[in-house]
Amino acid sequence: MIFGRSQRGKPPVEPVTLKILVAGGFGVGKTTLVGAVSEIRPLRTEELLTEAGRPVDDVSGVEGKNTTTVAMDFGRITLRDDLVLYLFGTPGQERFWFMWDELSEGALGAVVLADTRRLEDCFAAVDYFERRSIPFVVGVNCFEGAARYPAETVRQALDLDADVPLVTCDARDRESVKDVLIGVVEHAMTQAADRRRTVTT
Ligand SMILES: Nc1nc2c(ncn2[C@@H]2O[C@H](COP(=O)(O)OP(=O)(O)OP(=O)(O)O)[C@@H](O)[C@H]2O)c(=O)[nH]1
Ligand SMILES: [Mg+2]
Repeated sequence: MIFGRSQRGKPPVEPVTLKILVAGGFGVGKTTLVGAVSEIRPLRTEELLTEAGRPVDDVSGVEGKNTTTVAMDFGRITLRDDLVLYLFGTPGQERFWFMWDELSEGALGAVVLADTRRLEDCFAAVDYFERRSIPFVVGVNCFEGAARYPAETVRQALDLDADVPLVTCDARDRESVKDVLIGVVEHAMTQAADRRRTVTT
């Protein structure tokens, strides 16, 4: 485990700040995830879903949903005294995907949130990060009423590479989300170390 408590008496250090993206399809819980874990009041860019948008905004599975992210969510979490994560939640709907290139600039890694009732909605996010070699972890957000599948089944359905971590989570739960974010940092570090090894051998 790379995250221990800092020792008393040590001089304060400037924290390392890392940028993490939170991506995935429409309504999978990205805004909820950033809000659950952020220690600052998260910046949100929510707009009401309208009657006019009904043909394109598919709310099946999240019928209670009446707003959607149109630009981004922004939050911050201090994982350790010397390690701060800035979280950028992406908009889920395809018509706002032009934002993704801007948001992914300088990102260490990403969480792709998935809802097993609509797995296909996160294919595009998985593709996006694979193509750009941005390390990502898949977080299966467990909505009530959604069938639970073995991790291996979800992994196969998403056609994930063997080294991509897949974890179940609850986007509303701070500790659960924290574990996912630690997973992203650890995975990104492992990938970076592997890459260095390949370059030097
Ligand atoms: N039961 C349950 N509901 C959740 C969970 N995560 C999110 N929700 C609900 O699902 C709905 C969608 O959540 P959002 O966080 O707005 O989803 P989003 O991915 O940001 O949506 P877009 O920005 O529109 O793509 C909200 O009504 C949340 O309250 C979860 O883990 N369990
Ligand atoms: Mg959102």
